[in-house]
Amino acid sequence: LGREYDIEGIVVRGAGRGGSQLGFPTANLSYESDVAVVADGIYAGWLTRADGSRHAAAISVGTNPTFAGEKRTLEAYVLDFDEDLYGEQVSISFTERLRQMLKFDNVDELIWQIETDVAQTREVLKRQ
Ligand code: FMN
Repeated sequence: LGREYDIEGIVVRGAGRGGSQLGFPTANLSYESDVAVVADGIYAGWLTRADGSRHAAAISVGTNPTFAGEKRTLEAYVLDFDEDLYGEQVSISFTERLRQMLKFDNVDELIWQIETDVAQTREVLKRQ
């Protein structure tokens, strides 16, 4: 990433498995075509709410191949946060790419990897 990149969108309902099955609820963004410029993968970045507050986020862009997804989604797991964001206009900024989107053999492996992503996100954003 040459510079920090921002995408705006409305938070919509996803498949609903992030919170219940994985323990990592995500804000799924309905976005315009500008997400096409962001390569699939996992990123450390920030979610900015309509009220201007900024929150650290681990961001996922891609088709979620572990679940045989077909639709490309942009989702953000907001760290240390448990408020409802549905329907809110938010902005996501991408600070650093952490890894590529992977297909895991089982959900436990994905959960373990997301825990690592979240720890890495904290480290990356602390340096900001
Ligand atoms: N899905 C994958 O299939 N492979 C991944 O490598 C992967 N990495 C993720 C990393 C982070 C930090 C987050 C927040 C999500 C990741 N996901 C990955 C996406 C999850 O599969 C997705 O959030 C989950 O299926 C919930 O989807 P939902 O919000 O539509 O319910």
